[in-house]
Amino acid sequence: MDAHERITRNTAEVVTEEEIETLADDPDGKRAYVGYEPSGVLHIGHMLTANKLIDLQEAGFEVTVLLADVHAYLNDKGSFADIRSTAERMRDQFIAYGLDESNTQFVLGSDFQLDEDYTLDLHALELETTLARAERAMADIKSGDSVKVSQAVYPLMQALDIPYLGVDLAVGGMEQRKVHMLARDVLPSIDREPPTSLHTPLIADLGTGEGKMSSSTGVTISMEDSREEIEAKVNKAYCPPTADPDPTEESVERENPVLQVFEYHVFPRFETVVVERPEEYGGNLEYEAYEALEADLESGELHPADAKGALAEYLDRLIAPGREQLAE
Ligand code: IYR
Repeated sequence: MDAHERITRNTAEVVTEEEIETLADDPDGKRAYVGYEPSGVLHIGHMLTANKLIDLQEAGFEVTVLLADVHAYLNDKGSFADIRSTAERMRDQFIAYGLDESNTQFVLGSDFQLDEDYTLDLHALELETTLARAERAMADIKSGDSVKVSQAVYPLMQALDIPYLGVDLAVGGMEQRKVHMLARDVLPSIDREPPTSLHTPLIADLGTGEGKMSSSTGVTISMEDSREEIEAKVNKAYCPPTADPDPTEESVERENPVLQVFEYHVFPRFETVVVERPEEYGGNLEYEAYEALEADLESGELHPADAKGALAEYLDRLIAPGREQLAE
């Protein structure tokens, strides 16, 4: 797989395609980052962007993980002291999950976001941005119903992180895209380059196939889950024999979350996926690519129950090192 393919595989969008091509052709010295609001435990949402960071490391990027303690505070996630101690734990879990430690820099937001230069640049961006625009950028990120002033400052700080961290590429889930578009628009006003960004898809709720899988609502998988919990959650997951289910009666769009987790979590990390089946049901199935598994589920060759059994097994293998880390 060439660098460009590795960088762009399993992405929902890249902004812009030309800028990504230039980065892919650049042999060295390129840097990418993702920021996370520290939260107790790594879950499947973090793992999706972490998989992309692993791809980027393989494509020659140096990677920075921003543990965004100030952002979490501004987004009403608890006391600053609590958020800080959570950030420490997250670092170890990312390494256990598979990020290359020698090539990953962990940075705490508060290490540079409270400096005078940063603060003055932030105020310059505040002057350039309407409240309505900042509010729109936060639509898919903000916690709570009303928008606090802190949450209008938040996306401007996220924009400013990019030049302050000196990175060439900002990575995030699709819920971050409006912040990155805002960054493209406002950073030139303080003589900074508009940043290149890459967004991973959103995975649907495991139980229903609707909306977005999240740690606060619905069913998700986290590094705290035991093997039994993973099995129970995956067994209850929505898995029709198609990658493109019909909308619900209320005409809510649905996805097949079991297939999505195979596509975005399992296949990027394992060369082959074996679905174990007793001989009397046709014996084991072996897949080297996601598409072949999807085709077998659609044709009926692979039963949803067998797919779920394999999914639980591979999720458990992905999570085990981080789970052990938590137990220490
Ligand atoms: N908005 C992210 C957290 C975050 C991401 C980046 I990239 C930053 O520079 C700062 C914060 C979230 O929703 O978790």
